[in-house]
Amino acid sequence: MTKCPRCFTPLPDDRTSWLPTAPGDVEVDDIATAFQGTPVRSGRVVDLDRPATADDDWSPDPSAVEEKVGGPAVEVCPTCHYRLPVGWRSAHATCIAMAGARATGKTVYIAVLVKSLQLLGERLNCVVEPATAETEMAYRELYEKPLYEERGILESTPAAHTSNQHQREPLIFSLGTWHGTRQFLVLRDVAGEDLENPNNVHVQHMRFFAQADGVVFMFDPLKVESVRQQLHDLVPVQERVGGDPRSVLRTVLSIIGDATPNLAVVLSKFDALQALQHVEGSEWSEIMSQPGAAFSRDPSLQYAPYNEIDGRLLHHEVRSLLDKLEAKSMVMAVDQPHTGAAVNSRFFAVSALGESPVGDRLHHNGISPFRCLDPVRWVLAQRGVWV
Ligand SMILES: Nc1nc2c(ncn2[C@@H]2O[C@H](COP(=O)(O)OP(=O)(O)OP(=O)(O)O)[C@@H](O)[C@H]2O)c(=O)[nH]1
Ligand SMILES: [Mg+2]
Ligand SMILES: [Zn+2]
Repeated sequence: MTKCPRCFTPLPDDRTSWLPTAPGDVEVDDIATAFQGTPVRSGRVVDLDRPATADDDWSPDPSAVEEKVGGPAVEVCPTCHYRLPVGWRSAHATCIAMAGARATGKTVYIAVLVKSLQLLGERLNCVVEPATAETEMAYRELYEKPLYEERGILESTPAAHTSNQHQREPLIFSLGTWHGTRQFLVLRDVAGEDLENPNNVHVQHMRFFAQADGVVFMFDPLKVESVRQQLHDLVPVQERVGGDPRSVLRTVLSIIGDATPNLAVVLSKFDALQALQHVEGSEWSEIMSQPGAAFSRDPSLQYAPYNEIDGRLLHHEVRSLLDKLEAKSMVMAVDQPHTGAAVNSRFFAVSALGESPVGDRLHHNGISPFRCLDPVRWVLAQRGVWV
């Protein structure tokens, strides 16, 4: 069963929904509006249900669809009316939602992650490419160009109620064929601003977190006062600062409720912590200089299988680092969510850029990612993909 790339709800076997493509009457679509968070106007969506006598692998006859819709049509998700990419129903999709306060590095992470996935894909003989024209355009314009061509930092992701529509579109990538099935990866970037607002716990357009296969929650070590102080002369100050990570985590866990996505808790901007090695004589320089530590090496481009032992080692190291960062409450909130539900979680450390940007420009050394693939490979491995 495949999930919808926008609402992440499994597509039902016994219902298909269709949107006319010919120009005609347009009306407000209340369902799509609720799931997008801004008004959607379109033709009327028509549902076609599986007849009682049909087999389980039923799909409607194209001529029956055309007759019912009154012209040519495209398939949409019965739950949220999102237009499904071609061949979606027979493929597998792994759906990942980004989370974290503002300026924790979610958008930069996605920009860099895609490049790393492409490199790993080459080694696994799987072509990683945008699956739709919308994703190709959005990735190029909003992620790749500003970071890799203009070598600047990225704009803050706009909140869901704003009109900048394509920043809210899911990014859909083909991962090629794995064990005979076409595989897709869906990434939903989210505005930290939306997650810093606890009123968003119950809104429909945030419900996808509960249906996700993986939630990648980012935690910015530069939010920790003692780290910031020690780094004072070592790395350039970052102007954009986000809100309290604990309250964002609480909001995300509330949205997830008793659902069961895999939760990757990621210490982002790890290059900044690595720079603490150079603070002479400090406790931090000792911690960060351990050559044997998993967080001192990056095996993530080694191809299959996903390195579970290394992953577990890093998990424990990052947990104790968070402890030292006086962020033990984060670890506890993940281990014992206030919702009472148990979450399958793992801790990670990544640096998308490899070095701190200077002002609004990238560091002159360029981009050298560290352990970016780990969280996504872990989620993929839970689903038997690229293992
Ligand atoms: N040192 C360092 N800084 C980073 C890294 N990744 C991101 N940053 C910094 O963090 C800032 C914010 O990154 P974004 O990816 O835009 O943050 P975001 O989480 O998408 O923020 P919102 O869209 O507001 O939710 C960037 O402008 C960079 O200055 C990294 O790997 N290392
Ligand atoms: Mg962003
Ligand atoms: Zn949907």
